[in-house]
Amino acid sequence: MNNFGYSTVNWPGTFHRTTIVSDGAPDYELSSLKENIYKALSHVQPESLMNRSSRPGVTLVYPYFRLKDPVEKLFPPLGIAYLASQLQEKGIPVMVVDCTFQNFDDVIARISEFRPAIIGISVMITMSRNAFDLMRELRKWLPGSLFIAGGPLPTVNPAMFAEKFDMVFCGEGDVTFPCFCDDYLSSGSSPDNLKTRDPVSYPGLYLKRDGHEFSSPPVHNPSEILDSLPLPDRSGFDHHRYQAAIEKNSGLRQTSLIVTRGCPFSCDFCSKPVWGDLFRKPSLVKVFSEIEQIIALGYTCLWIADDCFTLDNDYLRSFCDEMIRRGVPIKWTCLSRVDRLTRELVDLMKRAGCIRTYLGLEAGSNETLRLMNKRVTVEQGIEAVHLFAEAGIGTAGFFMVGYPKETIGSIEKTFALALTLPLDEAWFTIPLPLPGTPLFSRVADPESWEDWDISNQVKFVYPSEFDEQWLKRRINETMEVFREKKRQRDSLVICGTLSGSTVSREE
Ligand code: B12
Ligand code: SF4
Repeated sequence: MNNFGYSTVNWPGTFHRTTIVSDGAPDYELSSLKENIYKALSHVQPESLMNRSSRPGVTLVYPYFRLKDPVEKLFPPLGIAYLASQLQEKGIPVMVVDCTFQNFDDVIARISEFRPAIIGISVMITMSRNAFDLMRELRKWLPGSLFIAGGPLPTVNPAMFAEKFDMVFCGEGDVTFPCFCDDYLSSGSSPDNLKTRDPVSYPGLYLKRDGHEFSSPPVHNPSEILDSLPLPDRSGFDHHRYQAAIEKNSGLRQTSLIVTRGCPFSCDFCSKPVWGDLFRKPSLVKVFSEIEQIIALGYTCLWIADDCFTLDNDYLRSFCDEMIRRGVPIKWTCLSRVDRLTRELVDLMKRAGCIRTYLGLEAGSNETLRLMNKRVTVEQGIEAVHLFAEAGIGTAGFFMVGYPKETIGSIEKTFALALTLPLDEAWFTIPLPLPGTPLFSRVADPESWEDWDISNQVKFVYPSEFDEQWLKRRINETMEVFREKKRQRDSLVICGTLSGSTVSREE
């Protein structure tokens, strides 16, 4: 039997599908969210708040063991950093375990020694096997601990985790998970005391036991709540090794940062499990405090990993103005759609330190872009690349080839497009149907879905009409020509710079 003993726990009533916050909902109600959170907090007794130092704590694990993949990009896992600082703010002892540079046995030994009452494991696609292996082994050493799964994969596939973990949190773990931990630890870390808790108090909580399923929809916290949270705690990571690894690949000590959350678009292949559709932008004062913290750790470049950082022109403009006004000594890169950009804005991004944008160009034909529901055109993509290139900002293009229902002709158009654009990097992938996406519901079988081990490989995980080997060959051929063209462009820039006629790209 699992240590939580669900067979004997009777939750008061069943979970209702609450309407606390739903993506893009116009009738979004902050007050009802607060009400629920306060309700959760109201269980905490003053006595237990005073006894924090003697409490057992929480361990947060990122179960990625470095694979030395040739295109590896390593970034400290921000999800557990956000949760760690919120737990600490509540006075809860926290141990952050980033497995990236560690080995399995050492991780087990460290966590067993800490003897946490709660072990939270953060999981994204490709990591479920590691997460289950860690949980299985840790249960042997820590039979009294509560095991909780969260992160992008449990969010879209909670049932897969709820079978083995004691509980799952879907969506943004902020506020709700720390509140749950506080309540659980304050009540003596006993599963029995949970009987008195109303599960609806913890938005995003998902449980499945003995054929019964309880779920409440994940919360997308509004900007006001995000602004009230402490900065993510990056102190639990081996920054020296992260910096060495990324510097070796890119020449920059770069790290990731999340500024805005959410994206209102619905591209067919895109999974936005955690942030959803609701676009939120935190106060810039907070964003710049986080940037200061990152600079103090020795980083020289930010990767703004937001789903849609350039969506809101006014916010982007204010961010750039503030970068310039403060003279912040850090460069940055970001992901961007190809629409909504103007020359004035792109020039401002350049002056604010932007050195590269990663553009979702995806395809060389408008029919394929329609299949992908990208809501942009090839022409807009071409214009965006030129805008950035002319402003002196490097560009990286993401392309997807072999989309269901596209043709060999349209695939060739995509390869041709990549070769005509002044891109600094080109990335080709084949469609990987992520659970929760429209693409997934069309081509994958949810019943037989298994997590992948692969990342960045040309390997179909569903029966495709396209020949994998052919695609692989065409990608390699295109990349060879791309690299050659890039070499020629670069040498032209160098010659131009030496003869004083061209300004070279600052990077
Ligand atoms: C940075 C990033 C990477 C980085 C590094 C990841 C890292 N160390 O964090 C790199 C480049 C390595 C990467 C690689 C891949 N990535 Co990636 N990545 C991202 C990105 C852009 C940002 C992640 C981030 O920092 N988020 C910010 C933090 C704060 O959010 P979070 O981790 O989700 O945490 C919140 C919640 O999930 C929850 N939570 C998280 N952990 C836990 C734990 C518990 C116990 C609880 C209760 C809650 C909880 O609370 C947190 C705070 O709100 C996301 C997109 C996104 N919008 O998040 C994609 C994303 C996570 N990646 C994704 C994918 C598919 C991949 C690849 C498989 C892609 C590929 N081409 O192969 C590879 C996998 C490689 C691997 N095995 O490492 C998908 C995951 C989909 C899924 N359902 O799992 C995402 C969502 C992007 C997408 N839409 O496709 N990625
Ligand atoms: S691909 Fe980009 S624009 Fe499209 S839904 Fe995903 S995050 Fe939004």
